[in-house]
Amino acid sequence: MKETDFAAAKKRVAVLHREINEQNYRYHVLDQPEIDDHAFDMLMQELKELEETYPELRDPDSPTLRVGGKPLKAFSTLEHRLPMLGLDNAFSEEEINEFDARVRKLSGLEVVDYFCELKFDGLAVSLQYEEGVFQRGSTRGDGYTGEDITGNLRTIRQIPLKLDQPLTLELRGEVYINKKDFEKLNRQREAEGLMNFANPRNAAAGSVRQLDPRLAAARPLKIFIYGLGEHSLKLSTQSELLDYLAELRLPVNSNRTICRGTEEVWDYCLKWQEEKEKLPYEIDGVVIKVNELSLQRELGNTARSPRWAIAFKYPPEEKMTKVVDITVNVGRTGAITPVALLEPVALSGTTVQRASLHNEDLIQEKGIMIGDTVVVRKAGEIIPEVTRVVENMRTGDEKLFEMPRQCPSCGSATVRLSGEAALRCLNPSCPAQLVEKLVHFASRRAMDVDGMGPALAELLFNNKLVRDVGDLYYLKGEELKELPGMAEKSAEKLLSSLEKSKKNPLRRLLFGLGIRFVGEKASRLLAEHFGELDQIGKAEIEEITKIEEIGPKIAEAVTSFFNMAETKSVLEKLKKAEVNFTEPKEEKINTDLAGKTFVFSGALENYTREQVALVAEEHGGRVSSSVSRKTDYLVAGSEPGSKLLKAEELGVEVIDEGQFTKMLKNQTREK
Ligand code: 0OW
Repeated sequence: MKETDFAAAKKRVAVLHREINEQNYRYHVLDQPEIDDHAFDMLMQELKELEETYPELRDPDSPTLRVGGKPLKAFSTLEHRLPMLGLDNAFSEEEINEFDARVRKLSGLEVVDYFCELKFDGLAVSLQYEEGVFQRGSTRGDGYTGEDITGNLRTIRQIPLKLDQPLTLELRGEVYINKKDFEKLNRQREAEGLMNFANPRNAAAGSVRQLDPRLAAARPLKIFIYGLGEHSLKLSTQSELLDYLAELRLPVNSNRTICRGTEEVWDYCLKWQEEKEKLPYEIDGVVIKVNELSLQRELGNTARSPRWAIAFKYPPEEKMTKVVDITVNVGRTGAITPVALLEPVALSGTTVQRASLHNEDLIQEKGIMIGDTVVVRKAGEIIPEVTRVVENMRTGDEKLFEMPRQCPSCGSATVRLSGEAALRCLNPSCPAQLVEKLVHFASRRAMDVDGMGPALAELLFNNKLVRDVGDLYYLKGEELKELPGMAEKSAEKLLSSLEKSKKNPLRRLLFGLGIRFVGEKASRLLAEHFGELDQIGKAEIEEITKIEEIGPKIAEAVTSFFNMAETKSVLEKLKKAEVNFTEPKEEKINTDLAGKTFVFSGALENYTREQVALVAEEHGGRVSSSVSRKTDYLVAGSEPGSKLLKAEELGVEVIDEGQFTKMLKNQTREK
């Protein structure tokens, strides 16, 4: 290689780094792109090629290295050198005044300057830079220990991999997803038969905690930087700090301001209560901070939160609208659910036209009638809820709603099983249930058949191509292509995805069959215990109940399911189509959890209850839902309930989420 070529390449790489980072900043932080996507891609392409030709020119902070390495097995943890504290909440002007009074008392000041900014409703993270280079980042976790999510944070284009100054500091910010991107993401998930995220916050948290950075890179994650952890900067106010962060070309929010005294603070809160719907991202309030940094230091922190800051939280938005009608829908398990059809009303950024009324008890309890004016709200979640009837708006024309005596889908008599709130259709051949059964069978956590959402299931069923899940494996390309709206490509995709699904382990097939009360966990336990589907079908109730964590209710549901004629015919079809009926022997990863019984309580930062139970069991642990003498560890999340008291009473060892995660790490592969 000629010296001049290399020298020229080195120079060109430096120019490309600068230019690409500049365009990244303009596009993702300023939202003012200077060049079009194609031109940007060409720059990236040229840099990639130069790095291919001269690997020694590939900097660790090269913009080509944003979507990092291979998926992680689990997250490692990072200690926060300065704890990431939470915020106390104020729900009224009066409580803001009380906060102000405390600050004035402690500081001796007549009037305090506050720094106000929006409270972004996302997931708090910490980013560590050394000599200007982004090194690692983590979630807030329990405030003291977070999860190392460096790989995922690198994929967020607003986060510079290298600062303009060689600074060593720790940034703090909130990762979020814009409302429109959230709606689009949910539509994509719907099409893939995946569960919707309840709100942008959950979507952001779920995305930034993906073990595979490529998945995180595919999610529309954004971030606002709002402060610092450890640093050695000489600044005197919060406002100057944010201006400095903006100079560093970091994504800081422009709706920040200084308010002198609580009058101006309250005006700021009211202003954004009105305007927040127009914001592209969700906020759940306003953050009010003492502006003088010296006074922040003087006031200090409690164990949980600073004395110099408070969050003013907006009440969940409520609106009035009319119940135009009440209809019912029939779920996969035959549950018949009443749904209020509402006059469309804008609520927290979306138009609400339907709200589940859950069951007839709730309708009676709230006294909801067709034609009523009701109050609807979305308390931070996406699911609208009818909170109450506005009685004085009644005209006398309202009509009582009666739950249907016949199933609206198949006409069979509806029944209410003893002890259940739900009204049910028990006809196993009920069309509505069959369609729901197809959707469930094909969903991601079950047989994972791409593209088999409610619309396609309905289409196949209504065109009599499929009566039950067994028929799926006998679909032919030519008959699919005749279906209205079925493109050639999607027919191919469906068939190949069905073919692939035949190889799924038994646990997925079992879950996909949708036996009452048999969710993912019970499916795994049954599949692991029996190893083969026909063995489960032949098992007696006693044998099934012997399995740890499987109770008589599930055992009874399983045996009655396999005794049904429909089941036998479906299994025949599946077997003939060579769908896999066996569960591969899972290699048990031996860790500190081996043979230990865990109970989880309170909200965990990094897992849902279902996920952490799966993880614990995959690592050789046992999970129980109640604390007893047999319990080895209680893992206490935030706001652990009565289980914590019980554990202390019984002398059961209590650990936090960070310690539990550490136990997972101490793995010894089974010989
Ligand atoms: N979510 C936010 C936000 C913010 C920290 C500094 C000291 C304690 C709170 O928009 N704008 N500013 C702060 O300041 N925190 C925020 O969110 C907190 C972080 C942890 C829990 C909340 O999400």
